[in-house]
Amino acid sequence: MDGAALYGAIRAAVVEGDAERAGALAGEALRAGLDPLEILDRGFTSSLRHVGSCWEKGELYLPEMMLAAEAVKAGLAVLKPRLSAAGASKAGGAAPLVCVMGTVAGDIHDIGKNIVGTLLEAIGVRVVDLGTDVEASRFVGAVREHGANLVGMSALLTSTMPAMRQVVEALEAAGLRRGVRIAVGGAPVTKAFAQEIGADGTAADGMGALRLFQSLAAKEVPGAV
Ligand code: B12
Repeated sequence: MDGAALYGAIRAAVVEGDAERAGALAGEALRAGLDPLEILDRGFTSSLRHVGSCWEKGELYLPEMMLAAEAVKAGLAVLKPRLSAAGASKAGGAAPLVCVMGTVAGDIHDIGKNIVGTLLEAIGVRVVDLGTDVEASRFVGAVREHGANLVGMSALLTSTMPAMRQVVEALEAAGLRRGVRIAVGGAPVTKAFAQEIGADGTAADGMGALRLFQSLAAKEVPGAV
């Protein structure tokens, strides 16, 4: 299969929620010499966006969206080792940094967060992944426990975006805000929102997130480990 055919087959596997086939196709695309980041973006995440809009139009049901997400996870698992290599070569360098990452309270979407975490690990950042549905107090505890100098939050629901502000405020109340740089992300998050809640920046995709974290890390963080 050529590139276009492979991307078409990946989209079909994701829409049909066929995790086994999605994983196999990710391997086939790598063997065909396609760029792992492009496979992720053109093959998997764009298919998931398509699934989201089908669901919005009532053309798919929630269990089908869940199966599609599982298919993307199967693809991501195959791509992960090669994505790490791609992230390292595109971003360059290694930094002695610790990033606490999590999807905020009330939200269980984790595919985007996992992609960002994988790419960060690839450039030598130690990622403390708190998982999903993470309360503000857990972000605070983890920053303190691990001496983190970076915080990454993800939210995919407009209803959970306010929880990001709560994390910023909780870090402030704990006296930890000055020691960390905070990045927020997820499909509904905008630059204006990031500014409004007092975060240090946002990015729309994995490579953008990598660049953002690198530029934030380059700025002096008082009290950083
Ligand atoms: C897959 C999916 C699910 C899966 C999640 C599986 C999982 N393990 O993550 C399941 C089926 C479980 C699900 C459930 C629900 N979902 Co949903 N879901 C999606 C879908 C289709 C794709 C999300 C995704 O993974 N995208 C791919 C990733 C790679 O993109 P991403 O997350 O945006 O991440 C990238 C960037 O944003 C950025 N980024 C992400 N995080 C971070 C963090 C930092 C620090 C930085 C810098 C950057 C960054 O980089 C990432 C990599 O490129 C979206 C549709 C969409 N258009 O987003 C709906 C969507 C988000 N879901 C939606 C809804 C409503 C729900 C439910 C409420 C449905 C329901 N009735 O139960 C529940 C919510 C449950 C909950 N409490 O969280 C709505 C949200 C609407 C809104 N405005 O709030 C959407 C938009 C669908 C729609 N079109 O209506 N969902």
